[in-house]
Amino acid sequence: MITKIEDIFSQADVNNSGALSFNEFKETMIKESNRYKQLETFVDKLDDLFQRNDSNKDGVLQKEEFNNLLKEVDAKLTSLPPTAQRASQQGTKNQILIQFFF
Ligand SMILES: [Ca+2]
Repeated sequence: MITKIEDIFSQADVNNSGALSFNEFKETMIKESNRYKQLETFVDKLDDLFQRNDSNKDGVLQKEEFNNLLKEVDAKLTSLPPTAQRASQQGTKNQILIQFFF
């Protein structure tokens, strides 16, 4: 799980700055939502998600902040209907996150 987050983070961090700008974050989420339709729910709320998880308010997402954001998305996915809920009965939340993101 940690490795996956590291992977997705470093892929998203195009300029290797160690943090994700809003554009880098947005590109990543849109790309993932093309593969995982469940994420489309979040695409129009990316700005809100980003702002709320930018804990130190420096305008970029550090890895830890990105990690927290994914946890928030994960928690919300478990409240989504049928497919997501079936998945949640079959595995841990982390496994669900992997199913939706990777
Ligand atoms: Ca930050």
